[in-house]
Amino acid sequence: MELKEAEFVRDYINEIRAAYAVELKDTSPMEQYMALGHLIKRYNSENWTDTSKSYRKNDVKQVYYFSIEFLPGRLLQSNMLNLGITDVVKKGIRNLGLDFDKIVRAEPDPGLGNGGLGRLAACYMDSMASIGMAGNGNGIRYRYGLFKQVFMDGYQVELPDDWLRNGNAWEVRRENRACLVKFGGHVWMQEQPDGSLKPVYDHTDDVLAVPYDTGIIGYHNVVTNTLRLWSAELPPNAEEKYYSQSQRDNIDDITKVLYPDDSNEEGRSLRLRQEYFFSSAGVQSIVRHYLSGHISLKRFAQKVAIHINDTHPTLVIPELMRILMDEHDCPWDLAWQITTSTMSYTNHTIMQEALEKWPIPMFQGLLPRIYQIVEEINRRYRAAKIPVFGEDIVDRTAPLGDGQVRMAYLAVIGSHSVNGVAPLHTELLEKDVLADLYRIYPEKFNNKTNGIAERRWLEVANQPLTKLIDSKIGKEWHFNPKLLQELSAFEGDTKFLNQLVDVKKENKQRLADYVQSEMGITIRTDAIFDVQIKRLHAYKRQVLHMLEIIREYLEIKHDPKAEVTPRVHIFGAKAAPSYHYAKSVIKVINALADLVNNDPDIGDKLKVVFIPNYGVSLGELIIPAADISEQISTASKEASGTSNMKLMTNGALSLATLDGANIDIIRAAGKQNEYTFGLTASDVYGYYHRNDYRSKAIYDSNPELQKVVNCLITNMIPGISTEGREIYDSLLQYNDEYFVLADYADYVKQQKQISQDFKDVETWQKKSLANIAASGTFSADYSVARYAEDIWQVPYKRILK
Ligand code: RUG
Repeated sequence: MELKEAEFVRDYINEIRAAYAVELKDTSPMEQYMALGHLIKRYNSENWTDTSKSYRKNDVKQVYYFSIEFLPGRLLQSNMLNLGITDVVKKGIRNLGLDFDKIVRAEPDPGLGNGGLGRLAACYMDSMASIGMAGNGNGIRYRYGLFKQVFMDGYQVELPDDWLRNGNAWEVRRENRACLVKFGGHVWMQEQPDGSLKPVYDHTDDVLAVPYDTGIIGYHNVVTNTLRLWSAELPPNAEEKYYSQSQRDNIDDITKVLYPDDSNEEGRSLRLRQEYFFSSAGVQSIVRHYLSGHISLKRFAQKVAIHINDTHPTLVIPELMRILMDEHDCPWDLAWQITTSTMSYTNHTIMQEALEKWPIPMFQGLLPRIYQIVEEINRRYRAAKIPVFGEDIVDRTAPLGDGQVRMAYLAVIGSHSVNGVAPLHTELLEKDVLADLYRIYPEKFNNKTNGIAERRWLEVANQPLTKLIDSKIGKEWHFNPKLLQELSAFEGDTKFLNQLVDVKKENKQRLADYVQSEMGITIRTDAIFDVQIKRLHAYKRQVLHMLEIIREYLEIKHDPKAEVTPRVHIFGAKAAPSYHYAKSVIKVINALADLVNNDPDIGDKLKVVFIPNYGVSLGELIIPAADISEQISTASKEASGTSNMKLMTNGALSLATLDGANIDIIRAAGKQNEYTFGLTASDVYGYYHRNDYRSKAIYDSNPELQKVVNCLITNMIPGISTEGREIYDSLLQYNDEYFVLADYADYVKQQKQISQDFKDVETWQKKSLANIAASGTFSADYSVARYAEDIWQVPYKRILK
């Protein structure tokens, strides 16, 4: 948008006065931020209204991306970037004598997701708006986001994330679009005048779903899409009816807090209520919107695509069936045809425990009408498939089985498309996790490799690198990130390579300053910044990284005078509060950090920093500073990963197993520019089939490994007690479920190689450049375009302003 500095300054001062009735000099950074947020939202309001109007006028097909998590990150800078007003606003703010960075930091980072799943949804929202696609988000407005992590004596402690305390500058409450979501109650059949039976659903516990909309601003275009997050409230007639305190609490609880676990749900009824709540509210509002412009629902699937992001929103399938049949008298077959043509599903994991299942009695009690519909889907599925495929395979894949509602199977059966998120992951879905369903519906399966929004991960997070790239290849890559490939022409340009070194150094210094001021640890910027940032999970193998730190420590202690390449091991990871083992890993790494960081023999050769409360904002600080990107999951376990892409685009070299999208990153950047190691997925499956993995044998045959692992149970690491033993036992007594010891030697070999290679600055920088240049292909813009073409059948067009 066009904006003059003088105009901005005038508007901003007025905004501050109107909102807070004080002079600018008397405002806090939070007030300055809120006023700026409100002003920018106002600047964009016409775009937002016009986008909605034009979708309606042109009867455009719309995508609704249903996700129980959205992790958008702070919006101020990215909205300014997308509107093209960054320079003007920054200058205006500076000339008013305010500190822009402080204002940026005053914005709460909404933790409405656990990690990759929610962040992917947010990147996709940004990309859909930026490539000019009518793409809406649908999720939950959690009153409290993912917990705030602090360390006390090295242990993770969880504090509530009260992110809405000062209000939310970007959202709009739309009470007039609220709808009722019904739980519990009874269903009975009422005879109709024509003799047919119709279900009546009454005596329900009703909850009012109130939408809060946030505009998702496209990059330098005229599009603003909508992210709609639902909040649970008392129904409108609340004052006429008595609600006990516990009934009120039950309603409040639905959208109170995000479940802090991304793979190991315990089948709790609150989670099921959350899932039905936003699925039902979302589908109701879509149908209502559709019917405001169409007379019949017959063409619904031509105008609406609903995407099920992981199994959590699967109930959109029976919910749409319910609305079509019960509220619009659609016969079953037509309703089913409309529903399956509308729905598509992405699977994000091969971990069995994350494939949600609900005990039938709980499901039926909470959602009696929805359960009837699932039962009928189940009955028809069996009747149609048993004659063709036989009873065994159909038993194994039916939506109902073993006394449970099996959400992943329901999602596959009720959708026209099922995709994995990287080629290896999709292959494993077809061969293993969903193999039976693949046999029945091979045509539904396809791959859509994940992607990231370069706008946030380069243009916002790494402004020095962005400027440098622009100076070399211009700005066209902002719209077509594959053009980053043009940078490879400068591989021999020593001056450019040196500039890249300077940029990295600047980013490392920024991180070092943060670590110094927040953690009191001094780190040197000429050290290798070896980064592992992701949720704490046994399969992601932070333990392998930890063993390497112990090895490096022992090596320096053995010969304190030997020359070493200095290293800083940087971790960021939250553990689910109930995940005991993961919390033990955090404690041991923190204890190790205390030991290493305070040992005079070690000095600044080796440092370990576990930065608390990792999230999107910290990611923006850490990622641009990384030299090494640790992507060391057990092959086959990480569906895709996206931090691998963010780190690559910021010039970090991957130290990676052949897992998830690492494989594609290595192929794109060239094997010689990464450090790969370890078992392949087929090696891992080989061990499973033969059942012959013996971690003890590996331990027995490697004296160095023994020394390192034993440190977990001797008193070498002060301050740990049972935690070290727990990890030790997982590796030896319980036979090392994630093959840490199998990969140890190969991993160490590559770590040593890295220490060697890092000394040759020019060669290192060339590898870093190769990563940046090849990273454009992992842009979320291309990913959503592939979804649009292959799955959703929606048009998109980038119309620049
Ligand atoms: O673990 C996966 C990542 O590999 C993937 O990159 C990301 C986005 O597709 O989703 C993560 N994920 C999987 N988050 N939750 C789940 C299981 O529900």
